[in-house]
Amino acid sequence: MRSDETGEPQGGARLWDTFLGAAPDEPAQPGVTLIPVPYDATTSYRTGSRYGPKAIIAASQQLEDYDLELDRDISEVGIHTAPAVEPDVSGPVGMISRVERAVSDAMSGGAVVGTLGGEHTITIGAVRAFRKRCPDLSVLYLDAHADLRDEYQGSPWSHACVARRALEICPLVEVGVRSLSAPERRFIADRGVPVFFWPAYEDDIASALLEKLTDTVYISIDLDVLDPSIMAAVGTPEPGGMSWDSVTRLLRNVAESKRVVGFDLVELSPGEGPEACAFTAAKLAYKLIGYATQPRPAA
Ligand SMILES: [Mn+2]
Repeated sequence: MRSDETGEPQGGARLWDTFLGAAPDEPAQPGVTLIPVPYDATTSYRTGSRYGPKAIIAASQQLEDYDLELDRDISEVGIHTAPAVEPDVSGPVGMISRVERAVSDAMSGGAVVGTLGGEHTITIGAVRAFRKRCPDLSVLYLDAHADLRDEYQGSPWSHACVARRALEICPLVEVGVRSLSAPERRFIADRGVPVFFWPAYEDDIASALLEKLTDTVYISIDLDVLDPSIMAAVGTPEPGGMSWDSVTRLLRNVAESKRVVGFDLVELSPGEGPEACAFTAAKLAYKLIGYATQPRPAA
């Protein structure tokens, strides 16, 4: 909902297919770059996350620029929507490399880089790119599923193995998990992987969680971490999920004490649920942009 004081949309009354509808060549020095990745080749249950980025971008154009919680117009940091990464039909290995390159290019100007999926597999490319740039990187992984299988349906690159692959790259902390296999449960116990299962009975798991993260954090959000009552449009919905308030409070806490260098929002399958889900996803992306770019109080 970008408009100047005369009510004319910025960019000369034209509609751009970008996050918030911002003109695509602006700003020259974005604070945040968003990369759409319409890819869902390894999805096992309900497909359609390839349509996620488009739905999030379309819904974002209905967002209010001003955010009440942060009391500022988040869009003033400059949000650039990059061209979508074309799916590599040769398979997930090729696709992960493409995402790694795209994220690597986008972060070179110092912007926070957000990837809009698409299926969860694309996270591996982004984590690789950030790890090269930030040696002390850790990953905060929000998901209903542990995704810690060593392989699934014959592939180590399945969406069900993403956290396991990421864990081979850098430290990883999971939150919101409520569905996993017995071998995954044993793996967590044997390896001491920090997993905050959901529901969490602590009033506030944030401080325990912050201790497990390094100072430089990449946040990966599978939208199925949210309860299906507010996020039905995912490939593998799982009851008993996080509320809007729990997720946003947690993200805000993390961003207040860590440097959030990048994030992804994956697994929105717009055809599987009400249209409100795309708006919820867009608002979550906008919140995350706000938290990650929030000015720190002077020390
Ligand atoms: Mn999941």
